[in-house]
This record gives sequence, C-alpha cells and structure tokens, in this order.
Amino acid sequence: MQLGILGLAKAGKTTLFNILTSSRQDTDKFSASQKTHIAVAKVPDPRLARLRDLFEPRRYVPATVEYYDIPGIQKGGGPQSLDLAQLRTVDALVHVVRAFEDPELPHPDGSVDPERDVETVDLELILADHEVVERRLERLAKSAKGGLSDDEAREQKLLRETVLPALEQEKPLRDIELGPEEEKRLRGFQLLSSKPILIVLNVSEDRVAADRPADLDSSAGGGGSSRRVIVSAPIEDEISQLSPEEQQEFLQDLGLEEPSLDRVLRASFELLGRIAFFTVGEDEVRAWTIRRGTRAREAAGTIHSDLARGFIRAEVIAWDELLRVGSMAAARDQGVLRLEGKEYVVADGEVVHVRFNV
Ligand SMILES: Nc1nc2c(ncn2[C@@H]2O[C@H](COP(=O)(O)OP(=O)(O)OP(=O)(O)O)[C@@H](O)[C@H]2O)c(=O)[nH]1
Ligand SMILES: [Mg+2]
Repeated sequence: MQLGILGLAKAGKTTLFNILTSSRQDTDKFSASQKTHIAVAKVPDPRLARLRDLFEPRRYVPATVEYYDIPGIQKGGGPQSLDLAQLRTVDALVHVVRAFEDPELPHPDGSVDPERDVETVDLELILADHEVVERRLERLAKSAKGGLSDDEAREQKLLRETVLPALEQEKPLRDIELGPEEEKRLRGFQLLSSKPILIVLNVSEDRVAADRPADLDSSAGGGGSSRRVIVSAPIEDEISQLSPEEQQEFLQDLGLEEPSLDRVLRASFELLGRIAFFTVGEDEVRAWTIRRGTRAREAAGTIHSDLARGFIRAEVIAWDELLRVGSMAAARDQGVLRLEGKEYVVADGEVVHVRFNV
C-alpha cells in the first residue's frame, strides 16, 4: 500500500514524512527538496498492542504503509513540477497543507490560506489528468478513421462525455460517480485526481488543540474519498522523541488523546478501504492487511499461498473476545471460537487461525 505525500513548497511534507517513517531526510527553510524519498511506516494499532501484551511473542509485526515524499509543487509550474512517474503509481495521496504562520518562511503566495492551497493543488492534479485524457482522445480520434473496436468506442464515450467535462469544470475525478465497469476502465490511466486523498493541515503549535472540532468533521470538503486531519509537525516531532510515559503527559497537557500522527497513519489505511486481521502465537503477533470484503480463503493467501491452496477452515474470534478469554485454547473450550468456511468475509480486528492441508 503506497501513499504519495504532496503539496506546495515548504508546507512541511518532509518534516511529516520523517516523523511518519522515522527517517532523517533534510528539511530546510530555504532550499527546495529535489528528489522523492520513499520509506515504510508502521501503522499503530492499540488492539494489536493488547494482543502483544497477552502473548509476549518473539516477533511483533504491525501493518505497514509506504510513503513517497514528493518535492513541492511549484504553482503554475504545470505537470512538469510534479514527480508524475512516482505519483501515478501510488494508491492514494496525502496533501500536506500549510496552515502555520512563520514570518521567517513566507508562503509562496504571500499569505497563509489553506482552502486556497487545497484548490491550487487539486487544480494541478486536474491539469495533469486533463493532459492525459486529451492525448488519449486524440489518439482514439485518429484510429477512429479505421473504425474503433467496441472497447475503444466505450472508452471514448466515457472520456468524452464524463471525464473530460468534469476536468474542464475543474472537478477532481474522485468526486464523480462512476460504475464499477467505468472505474475499471479508467484505472489504467492512473489519473491523479481520481485517487483518494487525505488532507493534512499543518497548523501552528498553539492551534493544534484549538482546531480539533473541525478536524473531527473528517468528511469536510468531499465524500468518502477525501478526509482531513490536523497536525502540528514540530509538536509531533517532539512527541515522537519522548518516552511512552512522557508522551501521555505531554498529550494530556495539550488536550489530545493520541499523537495526531497515529491518526494520519490510520486515516491513510482507512482511506483505501483496508482493514487488518491478526494472527497470534508465542512466535509472532502480526497484522495482515486486506481489502474490506475479502473472503477467508483469499485472506489466508496473504499469509502464504499454501494456506489458500490447502484451505480447510478458518478459526475466527474478535480480538477483544480473545483478550477476554485469554487464549485460543480457552476460546475453543468455551465454544467462542467460530469455524468459518472459505466464503466467510473477514471483519476488521478478527484473529484468524487457518487450518489447511497441502
Ligand atoms: N513554524 C513551523 N515551521 C515548520 C512547520 N512544519 C515545518 N516547518 C519548517 O518549515 C521548513 C520546511 O519544512 P519541510 O518539511 O522541508 O517542507 P517541505 O514541504 O518538505 O518543503 P519542500 O519539499 O522543499 O517543498 C523547515 O524549516 C521546517 O522546520 C510548522 O508546523 N511550524
Ligand atoms: Mg520536502
């Protein structure tokens, strides 16, 4: 699962990337980032941590997300100013928006205005998509002289009647309704404005608690494919360097329940409709990432292909139920361990043990 961090110059992208992934890329007030950094972040999950405390395994493996830190977009720089090759391949976008004041670091547009910046960046994505779609339509028009296949004709209709008009009205494609077949048809184009997006408002240190209510309205500014989180990058940086006890105290003083970074990570995960199921034991307590709606046999395949091939049954229990009874054996004895077949749809937070035979 890959997410591209993008935004205007000096919004705090690399600062955020460093904290998310415990990296140490240079950040600086004056010179612009030149290249894309890539690193993996662990998704914090209190449920999995509780299971770790119960099993005390040798290995603890949370779910992960991969972040790409893309150099800042130069406004009006056109598609060239985006690292398009990298951005097209990611599953979703994280737009870091500057909402902090710093007299030493003037905003390229002369003032701090997050809503304007959200629109500016959306517009860059829309322009990049527009170019791709127009080019494709030109090519289709050329081959139309020799006659289009059914498939090509359908593609042309979709691009011409739905996609192009939306882009021309400066509407991001994530906001238009498409059927499953249309969505599949478009996927190959890897259009940027169709990707789910998480908006991260990087606010001033003193506003991180004050701004919470707006933050909770996570659907603000769009449907299910766009969400918002508020952070203060320097505060998150500070938090990440504290011990767990100090963290608790610091967060309480600020009136926060958890580091905002945890919420960025979880939102990244949820943005893509991903859920986690767990495997437990003395050897390993581990999270596995699947799409919502995945059936037991396919879920088993994420652990190992043999488990899908030789799938017999899955023993399933909710994570909190397992904590309550204390072990898989106790769950079996008490009749709370369910036996599910290959068509069973695995739910978020379930502990799964696959019985298989190859
Ligand atoms: N005061 C303040 N400074 C910040 C904040 N976030 C980042 N900075 C500073 O802003 C400068 C730029 O931060 P970066 O993380 O490099 O920004 P960037 O978006 O990656 O910049 P480019 O990649 O060059 O576009 C650094 O000096 C940071 O320390 C913030 O919330 N408040
Ligand atoms: Mg940077």
